[in-house]
Amino acid sequence: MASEPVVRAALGLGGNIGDPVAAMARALRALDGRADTSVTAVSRLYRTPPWGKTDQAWFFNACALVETALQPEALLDVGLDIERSMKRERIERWGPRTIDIDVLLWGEAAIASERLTVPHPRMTERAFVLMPLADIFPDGMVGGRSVTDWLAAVDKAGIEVADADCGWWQRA
Ligand code: A4P
Ligand code: MG
Repeated sequence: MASEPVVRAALGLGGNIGDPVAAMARALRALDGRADTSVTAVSRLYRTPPWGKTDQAWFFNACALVETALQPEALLDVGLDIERSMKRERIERWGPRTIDIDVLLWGEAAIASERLTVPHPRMTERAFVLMPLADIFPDGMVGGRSVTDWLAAVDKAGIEVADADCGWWQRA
């Protein structure tokens, strides 16, 4: 690990075309394999009805905590590189994707740059983010409320646990 200070960040992963579980697992292993980043916790794996644009396939979703020496925009870029390497096609907003990696939290930082907004602006409305995040970071604070509190306020209808073993990403 480099001598940069290490920060805990939370990532949201999801996908609904191809083999999203394999893509998410590969992404997490790629992150964990970096000298500057380790994956310290991974949620259960969820199957979730599409949010936003609802006429598309169900998603798989999960969240992870990492300890990283990367600055927030560098962490975003690593995620985007991984997405690109898995040939995600950016066709329409909220549309189908092989894998999407969102930077949910980076320490306790509030960031609003041209390329990056942290906490992720829509995370507190989305059960497909809050449910997996509550597995690994229930006391995490987002905008003055805990992940558990935000989760209690959203519609969780339809969301299912697809794999209750948090080691899914080391096997898939
Ligand atoms: N960007 C800014 N802030 C961030 C951040 N905190 N994390 C910028 C990641 N990216 C961030 O990203 C477009 C650009 O946003 C990035 O290049 C980065 O510079 P994107 O992922 O292509 O964004 P988008 O899809 O147009 O919109 P959005 O709202 O980010 O989409 P999401 O959040 O990625 O949601 N339903 C279910 N059940 N499960 C899902 O996973 N996902 C989506 C897409 C819609 N419905 C879903 C799911
Ligand atoms: Mg996104």
